[in-house]
Amino acid sequence: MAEYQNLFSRVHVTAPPDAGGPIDESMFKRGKPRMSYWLQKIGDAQIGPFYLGGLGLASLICGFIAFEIIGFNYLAQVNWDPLVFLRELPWLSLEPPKAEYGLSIPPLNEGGWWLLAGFFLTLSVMLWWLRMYRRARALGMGTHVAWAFLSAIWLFLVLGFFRPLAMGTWSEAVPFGIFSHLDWTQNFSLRYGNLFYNPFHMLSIAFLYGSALLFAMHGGTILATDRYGAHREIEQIVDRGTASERGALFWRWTMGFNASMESIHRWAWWFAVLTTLTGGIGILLTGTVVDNWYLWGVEHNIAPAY
Ligand code: 07D
Ligand code: 07D
Repeated sequence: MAEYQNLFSRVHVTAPPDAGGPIDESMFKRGKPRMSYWLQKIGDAQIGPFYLGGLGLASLICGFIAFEIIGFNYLAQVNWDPLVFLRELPWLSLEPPKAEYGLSIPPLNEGGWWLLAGFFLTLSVMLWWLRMYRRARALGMGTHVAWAFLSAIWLFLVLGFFRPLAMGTWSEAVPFGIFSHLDWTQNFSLRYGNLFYNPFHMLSIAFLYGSALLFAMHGGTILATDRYGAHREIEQIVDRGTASERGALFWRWTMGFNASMESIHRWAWWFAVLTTLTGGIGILLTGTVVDNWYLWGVEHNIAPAY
């Protein structure tokens, strides 16, 4: 039972660190795990062993370089005053090059830093993806998490790389800034005639909302059957007990149908993956195939012609 303490447990049991299942020790030298009192309150108390590896290290270095380029550009914008930097942080921004530079390499202060930061950020994200894929393989797992992550990376690359390439200018890409990227998002919608009429934006929203709904239903079902052992996954596999049966029956009673123990995770995976997959398609079509989504909507009888 000590393994299954969770958010709502009042009892904290400290057990010796769990080294995990047997693995090829030549592949990874296990470090010594530590226990944390506070982590135990929100999950497992154990910290580590953490696998860094070559890809992880390379990814962190690239991410750090991107982060530094962005940070130092912000600092330069506030005359190197750390207090103003902190106060203005949400409004500071590193902008992409102006349209006249097209896809060429601009001077550092006119978008060159943006290009460099984007290069290292992309490298960092791709290396992290590779690391995730390789760690899953090394543990004999499927690679579902990596493919889901790739769907998010697809939207990220469409926003900052594929679509600007297709439009022939880096100026189309998203700036690096907290509020500036919100302004970009709003302007993008206005410039292309209201993104609400983009059917792929509609799909993306349906999957986003659907993800939240499914997550709430699944999380709610498991918590509600916790008292019958729903969170004890191993026991549920060899001896399903009454938890999953009750959960399934609850959904049949309330909506006539229930997902299976396996399929609920496929529902969740597909809804999450399709959010960014359809989203990326919608963004890639904007300005390349469709210039004005409102007029497109009028043409296809989904928007009123005022
Ligand atoms: C909770 C996992 C943890 C991740 C967190 C984000 C950074 C950025 C860098 C200052 C759920 C860490 C933040 C690394 C710091 C610099 C240079 C994930 C969780 C906590 N957005 N967006 C946010 C990014 C786009 C939009 C917040 C990234 C598109 C709207 C945060 C990207 C469009 C709103 C953020 C990206 C768009 C936000 C919270 C990349 C259309 C908000 C994110 C790389 C999709 C919300 C002030 C969060 C907000 C928000 C990060 C892309 C729209 C700063 C890294 C261009 C409408 N976005 N975003 O919790 O409060 O995600 O903004 O593509 O309202 Mg965004
Ligand atoms: C951004 C995937 C990339 C992120 C990666 C993470 C790091 C940091 C560090 C952890 C989020 C990299 C991370 C580098 C790591 C740490 C510390 C995923 C990202 C790889 N919209 N809209 C969507 C709604 C409007 C607009 C999607 C709703 C207006 C634009 C989503 C509304 C306008 C774009 C969605 C609404 C507008 C979107 C995003 C309501 C003007 C996009 C899905 C109710 C504001 C994006 C097709 C997502 C898209 C997008 C929802 C309104 C503009 C479903 C609910 C009309 C320009 N909108 N939107 O998962 O795909 O993003 O569009 O009004 O580009 Mg929208």
